[in-house]
Amino acid sequence: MDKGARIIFDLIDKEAYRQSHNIELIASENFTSEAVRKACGSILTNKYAEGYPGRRYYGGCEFVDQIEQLAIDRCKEIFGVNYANVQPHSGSNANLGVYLALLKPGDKLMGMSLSSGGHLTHGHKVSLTGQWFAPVPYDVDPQTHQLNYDLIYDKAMEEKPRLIIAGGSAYPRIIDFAKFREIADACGAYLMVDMAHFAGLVAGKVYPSPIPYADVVTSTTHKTLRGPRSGIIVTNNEEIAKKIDQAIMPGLQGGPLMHIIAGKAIAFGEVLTPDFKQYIKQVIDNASAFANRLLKNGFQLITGGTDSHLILIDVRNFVESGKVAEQRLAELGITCNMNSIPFDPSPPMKPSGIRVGTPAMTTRGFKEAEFEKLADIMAEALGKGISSTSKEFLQKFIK
Ligand code: DSN
Repeated sequence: MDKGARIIFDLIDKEAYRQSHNIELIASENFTSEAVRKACGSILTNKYAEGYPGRRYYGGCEFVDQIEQLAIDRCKEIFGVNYANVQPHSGSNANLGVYLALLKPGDKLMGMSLSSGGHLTHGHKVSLTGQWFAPVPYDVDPQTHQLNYDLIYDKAMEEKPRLIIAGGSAYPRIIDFAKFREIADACGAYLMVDMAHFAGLVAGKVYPSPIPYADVVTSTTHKTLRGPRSGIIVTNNEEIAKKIDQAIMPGLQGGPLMHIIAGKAIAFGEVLTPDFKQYIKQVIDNASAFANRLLKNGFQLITGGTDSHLILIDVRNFVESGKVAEQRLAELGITCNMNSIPFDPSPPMKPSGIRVGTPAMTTRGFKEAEFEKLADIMAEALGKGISSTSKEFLQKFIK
């Protein structure tokens, strides 16, 4: 191996050590299986396969065709759909693919605002989606911080968007997809659900499926689905499916990443096992235990708790900002991210909250007792300091 490669592999080794010696609470991260990682690091990265299985613009696709078809079939089986596109390189690209398929530049796009828990690609002004389309963001309820479907209905009827997006990155509660369907029907909009965060919960049947209600559903594959970092689009609408195929390739992307598609196919196979169902139930049970203990320790949880894998905490009764909280926890080897809270008076680089989640540490075997202990440690870390039993607990995981 030459020197240039050695430097990179040394850094990969350091990152591997960091990942296995930290307590990982970033709600959007997880640990993939060895099989997934092996596929992603395989010779499939050498292969061009523009097109779709059976209709490619390159020769030599007989094996990658079978791999992509298996990824599609498994994805369809997980979500009970007739169509899956497994080529989006990311969740952002999946969203862009839908917009390219269904919208024209300047069309109105209605998604949850970033500070309410939405995503940049749901029409934020710094994103292409907020610049090439006309965003009409909706917020959560100012009192409850939960979705207020009456307010969303009023805004949708006033603005008449072409597309409404349900889903987000920091919303801890169950979303009522039937309500969103009613709103979309009333104002004549398409309904897209971005299930990037809760796709694994939908797959494990611990969260309602958006499939019966949405025109089209996008997702990442690396969060609760526990696959490689990538995206998918699914639908039961044949007409939309055809438009999505065109939009992803050649509209938005060129050659699909066949090594990542192989990783997705393996991850989807894992999702279809009883082990995954058990895992995802534990993710939810852990989040509920974690939230209850955080509350007991005096933390202010946005919406008062969680129905999912993630918890959003307003940390201002402990420390001045989410940034300080993130740093204090990092000093102990606990990784999370600072996060804006709804109607946050502070800027995104110094927001009032942190976001934590249970998917990654549940993969590492944490159960309710460990998450309860973590909640105690977080209160100590942001309060009067760490006790000796907490130090012992942390030493087991962080060396
Ligand atoms: N960056 C992702 C998250 O952390 O939720 C969303 O894209």
